[in-house]
Amino acid sequence: MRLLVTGGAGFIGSNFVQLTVRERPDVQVTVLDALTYAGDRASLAPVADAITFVEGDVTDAPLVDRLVGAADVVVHFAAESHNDNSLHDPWPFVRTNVIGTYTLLEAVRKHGVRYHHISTDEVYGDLELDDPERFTASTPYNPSSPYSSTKASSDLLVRAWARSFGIQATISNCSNNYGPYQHVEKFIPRQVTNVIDGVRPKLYGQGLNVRDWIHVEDHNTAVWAIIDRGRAGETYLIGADGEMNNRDVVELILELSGLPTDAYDLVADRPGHDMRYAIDSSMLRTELGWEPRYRSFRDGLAATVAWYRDNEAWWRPRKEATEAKYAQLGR
Ligand code: NAD
Ligand code: TDX
Repeated sequence: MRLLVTGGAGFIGSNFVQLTVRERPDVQVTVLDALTYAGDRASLAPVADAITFVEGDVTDAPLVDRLVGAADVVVHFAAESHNDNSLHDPWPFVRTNVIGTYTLLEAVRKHGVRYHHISTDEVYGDLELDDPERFTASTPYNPSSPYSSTKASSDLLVRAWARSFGIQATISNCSNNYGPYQHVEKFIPRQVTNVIDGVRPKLYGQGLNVRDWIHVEDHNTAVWAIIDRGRAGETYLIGADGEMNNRDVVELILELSGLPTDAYDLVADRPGHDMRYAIDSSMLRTELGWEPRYRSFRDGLAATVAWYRDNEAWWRPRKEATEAKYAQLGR
């Protein structure tokens, strides 16, 4: 199989490429990545000799046409991915997430290539803390932020191209990922690296917002289950029953680091901050037989904390600029 992976130098994409090289020796991987502030070739260093890397933009139609034309399957991870950035400057989100997806879909349509679209649970908006419901594939779209609205837009383009043009496409909407190679702007790596630097973790608002955590490797084994056995035109929700509020996550990071569990600060809230996400992944489990490998969030988080302690050379170059951005936002 000739596989084109967009955004393969980012957090989830690089973990996906590493998993693929480890476990799928029959697959030839080409990565297309623009190496924005969020992309890093060092995240692909362990597999650099086993893949082809193309530095380029998903909105570059001639380049995308050539690469898609040489592939059997495309997995589209590339995106602007951080909510806080989207509140500050939405344009790169519209450009990459909407126009980039459009550009890929047109090439997929022309070349008749199988396409898998990576999306997020944030397209469904948020839930109240006491709501017994969880998101399913039939939950109406109701995105809150510029980030999630551009992801929702891209999902709708995929659905329309599948229905009107018959492209062989699947979509997955996953909950919050954690694990190695995640940018230090994101919640867990930011707090873990703050603790390493002797800085107190920072919780937005009261820290009561709930996210449904899944280890990045579990997200990626689910993506492979969908590529292998998913039905064209279908949407699959990916989650591992990992609901936890932000305060409990920070307390666990502090405990795993041998610090008092109240050694954090409450800071200004994110505007429009979604309260809670929760995924019902029963369709993925019953239809495709997928199950997560990481059964304990505590163990997965401990391994992630250890990874950041052992790989300071990977994250250190981005830490200062990231914190300078947050300082400007008062968060
Ligand atoms: P990331 O920000 O770590 O990585 C994004 C990658 O895309 C980077 O390597 C960047 O260089 C590349 N990129 C950005 N713009 C590009 C462009 N115009 N052309 C080519 N490459 C470009 O993001 P991530 O957290 O790995 O997220 C990957 C995907 O998974 C995204 O589509 C995101 O919406 C989705 N997702 C993320 C999460 C999560 O918890 N992080 C959860 C669900 C879904
Ligand atoms: O310093 C912080 N303090 C804090 O309390 C940061 C950076 C975040 N938070 C809160 C906000 C959220 O409630 O932690 C939670 C997680 O924040 P992020 O890591 O920014 O993730 P989120 O906004 O939930 O979005 C993530 O999951 C869905 C990814 O960034 C998206 O790409 C994905 O689609």
